[in-house]
Amino acid sequence: MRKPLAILLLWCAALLQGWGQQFDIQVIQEFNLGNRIGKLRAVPVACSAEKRGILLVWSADKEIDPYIEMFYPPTDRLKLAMVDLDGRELWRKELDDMTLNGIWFTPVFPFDLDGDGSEEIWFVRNTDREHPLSYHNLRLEAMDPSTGKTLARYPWPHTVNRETLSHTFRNFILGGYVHGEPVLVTAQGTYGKMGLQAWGKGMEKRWEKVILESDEGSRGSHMCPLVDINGDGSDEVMWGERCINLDRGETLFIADRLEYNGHSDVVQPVWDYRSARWFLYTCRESGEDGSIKPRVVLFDHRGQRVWTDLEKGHMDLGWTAQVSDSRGSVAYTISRGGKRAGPDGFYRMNVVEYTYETFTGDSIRLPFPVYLTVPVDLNGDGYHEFARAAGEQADRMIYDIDGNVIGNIGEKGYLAMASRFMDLPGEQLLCYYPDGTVRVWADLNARESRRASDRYGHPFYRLNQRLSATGYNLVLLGGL
Ligand SMILES: [Ca+2]
Ligand SMILES: [Ca+2]
Ligand SMILES: [Ca+2]
Repeated sequence: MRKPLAILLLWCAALLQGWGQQFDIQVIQEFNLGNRIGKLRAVPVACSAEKRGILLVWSADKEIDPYIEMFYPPTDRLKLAMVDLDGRELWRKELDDMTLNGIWFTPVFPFDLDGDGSEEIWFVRNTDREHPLSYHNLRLEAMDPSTGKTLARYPWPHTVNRETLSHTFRNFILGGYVHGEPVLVTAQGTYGKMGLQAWGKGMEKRWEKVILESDEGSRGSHMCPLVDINGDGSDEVMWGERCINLDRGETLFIADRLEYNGHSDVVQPVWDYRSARWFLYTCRESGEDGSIKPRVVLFDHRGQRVWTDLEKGHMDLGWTAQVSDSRGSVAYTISRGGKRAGPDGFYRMNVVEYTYETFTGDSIRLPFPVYLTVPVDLNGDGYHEFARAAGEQADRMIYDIDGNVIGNIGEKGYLAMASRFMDLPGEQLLCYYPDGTVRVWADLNARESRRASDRYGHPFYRLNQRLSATGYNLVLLGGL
């Protein structure tokens, strides 16, 4: 081929692939909450059919974990505030009771159960003013997103009784749709006995389910993805490796039903654009000494194994991310040694990273450190970049898939949300800093591709975007 023609063709190919589109990742909004922040969670909320906001939940304490070697007494009250998309505070509420700043004690979830166009704020509240570990005073509370006023309180189901602290305080709130009808789900437990209850429009109980410790099949995960896995218009929740339909609580399948009864730290639905099917990427904690194998599995949408890897290791974190049309999706997990958590945050020791082509299981090398990254499509091309800001040991850099540093959220920055929550092309990052500052970062050069706008419009997107303040679900959107 003659040289000028070859250069022209390369240039056209580069344009088509979006090469040359420079990232310009800047703070587009900043405000200070006027309090120290240990841990902050954030989730986008439809305050009404027209008005959207962002709910912030925080205190001066770092995440309070129920495991007795990680639990510590709170030093500050939990606060909730709604800000609009211009960063103006609409209301704030400081709780006067012992509701703890911990994702397992106090899941928070916006959901329009009554169908009036406004997403109530659902959360687990400990109404006891003296006992941080009261079990009998836990309530499910619904709050008005426009005012912060309590709308209703219900008893919180007591599935787990007389168990360890770590087993007792594992609470989830989630929700999805059955042919357009909203279904709210409350759930308890992760490692042993577990319970799920589904609620319809007027809080009438739609179904409930108890999974006994002796029942075969997997335990729960720290993630609770919602996905219509069989495309029939009725959502499923992945409860660990159990696929449960929201209509009647029917279990569609339990992946590795007879081989695995443990807890999986990662359960990630991942969409294969080529076969137009869902897959499930799972990374396992129980049996880390090799007593339960394998440690990493990709299942198809019926729960059948596609590939497996590793015989040993406590697999602790992971995601999948869509990286290009030709490559499809990549996956990562880590194994770890020890872990400590307390008033200084979370630290993992002896972290080893594993990376794969998602659909083949081929081992690959990614040219950036993946531990503590969250996939995010900042430039709006429909493919993920990676914000390495989800914890104390993160370097706060933002990487592209080629390993280039394209941004930096700054010292002591922590990521609370990575999705499209502003009226702007591409996805944004919401980050917080110990001095009370909240910053929204975005790519000023972002342009929205067709693939990206289809992604934001996909039901999976909003279903799982709502989960950023319940469970460890911050990475779930990387599946699409
Ligand atoms: Ca409502
Ligand atoms: Ca379904
Ligand atoms: Ca991108």
